[in-house]
Amino acid sequence: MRIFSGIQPTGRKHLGNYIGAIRQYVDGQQRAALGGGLAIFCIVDLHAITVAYDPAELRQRTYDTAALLIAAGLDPASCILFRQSDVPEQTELCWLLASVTAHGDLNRMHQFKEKSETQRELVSAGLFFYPVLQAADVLAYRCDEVPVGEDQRQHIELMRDIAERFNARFGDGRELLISPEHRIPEVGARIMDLQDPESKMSTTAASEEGTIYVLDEPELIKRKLNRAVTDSDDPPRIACDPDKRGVTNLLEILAACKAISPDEAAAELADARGYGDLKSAVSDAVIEMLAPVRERYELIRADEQALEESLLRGAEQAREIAAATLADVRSAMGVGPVG
Ligand code: AQP
Repeated sequence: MRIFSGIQPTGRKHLGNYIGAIRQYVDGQQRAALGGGLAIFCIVDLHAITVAYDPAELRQRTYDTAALLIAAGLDPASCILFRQSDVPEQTELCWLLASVTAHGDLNRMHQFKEKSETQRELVSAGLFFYPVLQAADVLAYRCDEVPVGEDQRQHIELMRDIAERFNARFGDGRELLISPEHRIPEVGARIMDLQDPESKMSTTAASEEGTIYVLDEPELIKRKLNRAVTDSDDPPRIACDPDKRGVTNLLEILAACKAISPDEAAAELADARGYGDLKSAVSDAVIEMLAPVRERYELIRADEQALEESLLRGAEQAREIAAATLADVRSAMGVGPVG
């Protein structure tokens, strides 16, 4: 079994990233180790440049993200952890795969529609092309499984179409590229903003008060959760219900932290006096889950040279795999000399 996922070095990573993705990475690393497989994680700096950004900050955020992933439990000795721009095979594969990607499919991508609306000065062609590079990232490693949050479902479906179209057009009966499965968690696949539970917790559209960052101090986590939007039901009703978005989101977070279902989380609060009890239960669970990560982070982040060396070592391992895929793709497409 081979697992691959990518994460952007943008902004500060939040609870949605942690529950929807990072925690799954650590689980994937363990499952791969147990089953003799391989887990590969990429810090996708080339995706981050598709929207307005600051170059010096990008480099710092790349180290921040690497340190956070290691603090969360990724071990560069057990998995491959690297920076996307260190593996040019992925960008070349992106161009080759563009020839089997439908323009109309890219036009339908929700993320492009949403993000292009928020760009003030320029909607870059890179933003439009983002899903093709993402397909190349994953397909370069011929992986079986991609752990992601719910918002990435459409992109994974597109990369499956790209792989299938490539195999049908150039594979000559062979499965040169593997169509991967997404692994979206059952609970916590879409954590919502605490102040606006109709919108997902997000880096770019973040409201500071509605977003819990992985590195937030416990007091701040408590304060943000205390102010989370619930509803005015009287008496208060702690239950999962599409009409109770705020309460449902809090139950989902509680359930994700405790590895139970949201209904079980609601049942545990059957004797609660009101939403205050729900909020404190969620605070306790989130603080308990994130505290060890925050504690380890400072030490790991302080040694930038060690992080850089670790990313470069990861890139060497990644390039070996990606180069083999690229050679097969070039050869099948008739690009370059006979291999
Ligand atoms: N709210 C969320 N709930 C669950 N999972 C989430 N993810 C993102 N938001 C939530 C998952 O986190 C992974 C890494 O995301 P990323 O940083 O690579 O990409 P992103 O889409 O830019 O993340 P953000 O924070 O949500 O930023 P914007 O504002 O750009 O949308 C992905 O697997 C994603 O599914």
